[in-house]
Amino acid sequence: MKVLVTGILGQDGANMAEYLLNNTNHEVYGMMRRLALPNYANIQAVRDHPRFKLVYGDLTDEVSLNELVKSIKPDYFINFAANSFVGVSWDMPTHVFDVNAMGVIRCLEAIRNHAPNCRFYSAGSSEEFGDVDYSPQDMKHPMKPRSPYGASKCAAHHIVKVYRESYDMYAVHGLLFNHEGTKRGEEFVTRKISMGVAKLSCQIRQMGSWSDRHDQPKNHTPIELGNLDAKRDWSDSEHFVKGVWLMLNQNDPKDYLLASGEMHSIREFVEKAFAVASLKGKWEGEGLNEKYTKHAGPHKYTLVKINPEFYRPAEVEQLMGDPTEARTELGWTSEGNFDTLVEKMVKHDVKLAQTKESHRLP
Ligand code: NDP
Ligand code: GDR
Repeated sequence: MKVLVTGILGQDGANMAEYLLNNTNHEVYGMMRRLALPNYANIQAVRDHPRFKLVYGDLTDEVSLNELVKSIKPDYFINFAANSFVGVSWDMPTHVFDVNAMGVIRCLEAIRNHAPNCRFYSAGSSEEFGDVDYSPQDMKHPMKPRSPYGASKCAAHHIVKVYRESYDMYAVHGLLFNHEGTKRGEEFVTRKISMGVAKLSCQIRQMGSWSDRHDQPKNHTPIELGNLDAKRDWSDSEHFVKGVWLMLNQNDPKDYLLASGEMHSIREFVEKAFAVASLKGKWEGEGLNEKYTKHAGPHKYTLVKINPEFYRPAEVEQLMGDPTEARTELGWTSEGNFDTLVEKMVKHDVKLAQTKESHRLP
């Protein structure tokens, strides 16, 4: 069997390749777009695997997608590629729709014309629920996106259903709530926090004990965040790729939602992340002046501050999914919990920051 996975250098693509190579005998074709300086960090574990092959393609270019499907004739096509950062989707809405919605049509057309029995996965999002009516959200919840990104995923959702019903294709659109991990992009809030905590913990270690210092050290870099009160349903990406694979291997195609069923605020993520690095602080001030600070003797250090630049034009205040259907019908469960996820990310990034720091030493 052959599996074509797009978005291979991103978080989910890389985790899916690892999952498939470790749990099946399938050949995995990982699609990346041409980049001047590609970052292969996420696929280090699979890049030299004998059943793994990197191929070039772009969701904005139907020629490349047609050629790939025609030549590989995949049995499964897992489309993780997207312009996936909600925050920037207001700045480039047409590009977001071109990649996330038109890109899905290009994939479906390539399959319809060149490998009609190929099973297709479309990466849908909890952002499609947006301005939610009730919690937890289930598959009956209306689509109420709040961003160009969310709207583009709703468009993809509709077109996948249309192709499934019009051409009898095995095409599913999974609605996945936030999933994170050590391969997460650095601009997403969880990784921004775990990397920020790691950096601060190294800086603090370098300056010796807190009470030795009289001023805020010059090289001390507080984390700058936007809305601290938004709540998300966070899980581990490594556990979600299994759910995606199960969705692709049912008797009949059906869309499912994957979530943990718990939600936590950005504020809670900050508190837990600093606690993991033994840097517990406290919140002070209000609104744009709110800060997370550490007191040490007579001194006070700012660990987190607000930067209005990171607020969004329209916010999704809370998301929490009900994974009951995936559990009872697919036999899938979200492993781990919020605490284990934060701990894993912070410990990984502290180690990474320490390695980088030691490389800089003479
Ligand atoms: P990432 O941003 O980590 O990965 C997306 C990948 O898509 C990147 O490798 C990127 O390439 C690639 N890409 C972007 N544009 C194109 C294009 N035009 N042609 C080909 N490749 C392109 O996202 P995740 O792995 O976190 O998410 C995977 C999918 O799941 C995305 O579709 C996302 O929208 C969706 N999703 C993610 C959730 C999450 O919490 N992680 C939740 C719900 C949905 P490059 O490396 O070159 O930038
Ligand atoms: P999200 O993830 O928008 O849920 O999309 P992100 O981590 O970007 O934001 C989560 C929440 O945190 C708030 N926030 C900040 N966000 C970022 N990025 N940076 C900040 O400094 C910051 N401060 C506060 C945001 O306002 C938001 O409420 C992710 C992506 O993976 C999508 O592709 C996916 O579809 C959804 O999850 C489900």
